[in-house]
Amino acid sequence: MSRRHQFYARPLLATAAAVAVLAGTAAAAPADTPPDRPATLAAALDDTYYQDALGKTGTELKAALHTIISDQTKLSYSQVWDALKATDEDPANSSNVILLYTGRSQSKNDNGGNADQWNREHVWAKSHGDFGTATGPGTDIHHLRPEDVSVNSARGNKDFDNGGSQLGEAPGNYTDGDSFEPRDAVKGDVARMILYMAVRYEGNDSFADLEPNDQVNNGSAPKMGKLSVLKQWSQEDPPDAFEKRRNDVIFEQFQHNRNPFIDHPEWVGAIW
Ligand SMILES: [Ca+2]
Ligand SMILES: [Ca+2]
Repeated sequence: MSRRHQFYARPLLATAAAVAVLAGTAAAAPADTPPDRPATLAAALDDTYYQDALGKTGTELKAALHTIISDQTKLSYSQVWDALKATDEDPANSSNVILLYTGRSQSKNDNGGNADQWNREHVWAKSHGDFGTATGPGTDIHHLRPEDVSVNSARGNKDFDNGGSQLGEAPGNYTDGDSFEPRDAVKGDVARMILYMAVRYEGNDSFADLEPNDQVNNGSAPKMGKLSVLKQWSQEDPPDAFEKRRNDVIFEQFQHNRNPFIDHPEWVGAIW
């Protein structure tokens, strides 16, 4: 088997192992493990998907993760609609999705561009690096989430930071002239999505090298702030069942790559 062939075979093995765990055909999880997350899944991923990243730190870890997560299936922008209906499904109502900032449960079929419908929020604002909605970072569902049309507009392309006035339609979210603060329950989700994008997009394709920095007002630069705040949010809001399930659904059904910071939140501090 050629080296190239080995490279492409590895994620398939990881997928098979994870499928076995999710399907309940792998060894049973220990009794003290929460039912939403068999410990065997994390172990299977470390032995397969993350094999080349384990034990590394800093730029070496970032480079290893970039290689691992860049092996993916890419969606068109129109395919994103159906993907989000699966990844962001309300666990209490399979006809609905949960909107990222508002937290509202809303019919999957109530998507579009009219008032109070939901549309496709780019958590890494697409103007930051000007990648638009061509297949690539603009259609990468690891950072695309359902959101109310006008709340999506209120966030706009602002960087993330604490502070501002509360949004009437999205309690717990705040904004001012140059930044947006999401509600507490998704602060960590936002941070891990931004940092996923920074590792996934390194400028070695036809798109910009996306990187976090510690500023606001980044405009069209391929940067997103503020890094110090995002790191704090990632610690304060660790991955929950909804975020972990979302990562699994993207891996199993759509892109076949993972957000490493949901599986290993400690890698945020190991890189930044
Ligand atoms: Ca969360
Ligand atoms: Ca990057």
